[in-house]
Amino acid sequence: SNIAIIGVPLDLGAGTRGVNLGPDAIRYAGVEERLKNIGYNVEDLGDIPVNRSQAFTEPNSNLKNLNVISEVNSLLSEKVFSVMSEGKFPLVLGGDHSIAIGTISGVLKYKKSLGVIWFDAHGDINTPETSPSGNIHGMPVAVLLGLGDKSLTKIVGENNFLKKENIVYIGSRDLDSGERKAMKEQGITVFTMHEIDDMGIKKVMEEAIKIAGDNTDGIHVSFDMDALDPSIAPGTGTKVPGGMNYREAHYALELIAKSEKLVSAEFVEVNPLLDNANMTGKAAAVLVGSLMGEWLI
Ligand code: DIR
Ligand code: MN
Ligand code: MN
Ligand code: MN
Repeated sequence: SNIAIIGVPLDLGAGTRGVNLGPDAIRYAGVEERLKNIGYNVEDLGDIPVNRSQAFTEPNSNLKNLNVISEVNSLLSEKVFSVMSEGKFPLVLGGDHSIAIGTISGVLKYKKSLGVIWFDAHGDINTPETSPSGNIHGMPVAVLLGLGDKSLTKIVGENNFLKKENIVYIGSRDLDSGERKAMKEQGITVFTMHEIDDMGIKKVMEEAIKIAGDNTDGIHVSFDMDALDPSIAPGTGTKVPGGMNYREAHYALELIAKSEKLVSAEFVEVNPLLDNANMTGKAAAVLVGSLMGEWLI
């Protein structure tokens, strides 16, 4: 089967510069060859254009660089939809996590009922009202649920929002107070690092796959590299100690592969400027392998 790689060199949603170099960092780590080695047809569609120099923040707005971020996500949404319409699997390489608005809204145009497994140290469910930073990479889940600025929610579309009962978080350990409140109010399932310690990653993933996979048309994986412990993924902008270890992350993705429900994926927040010899880009490339079934013989 066919995989289409889409790069999104966007860092305007993050507070630290350099995550725009992430797509090439993952490419140079050999992601395409890895997938070809296990029998996929892979085409790299290149990057979504980002007009970085035109980025603008309205005075008194808590949405930094909103104009360019909206534009990039609109283009990405169309691209993901067209890739899926051609029967291909979209593999999106970020870029900051605001690109999940484009990726997931594109998938939602094709698969009306979608489960999402969100690997992240963070909740990314802030709104302009609750965000402590104004950085849009902390807001994509809210936007996908229909909350937040109109110029972002309109990319998803009025009748197309993600359902709160189909989202699962894994690896959370740095949630803002407004985010905790939103998660509680919406009743979203959150497997923090505590649950991984407590239940073990196998049990956590079995429950997560049930929530995201039962009663949906497929599962999307949104993988923020800061879900991993900073010792194995130092090249990311908002590191939080105490993250998932190497085998937990691989095994988690292998179990999603085994479920045969995966329809799309994105790997985000690789910042080679903060990295040690592209360790984080390489981690992303090998995690893609696990998610796509590399461990099967
Ligand atoms: C923080 C950081 N919650 C914010 N979010 C990050 O700015 O909204 N998400 N880093 O990945
Ligand atoms: Mn190529
Ligand atoms: Mn994130
Ligand atoms: Mn994060």
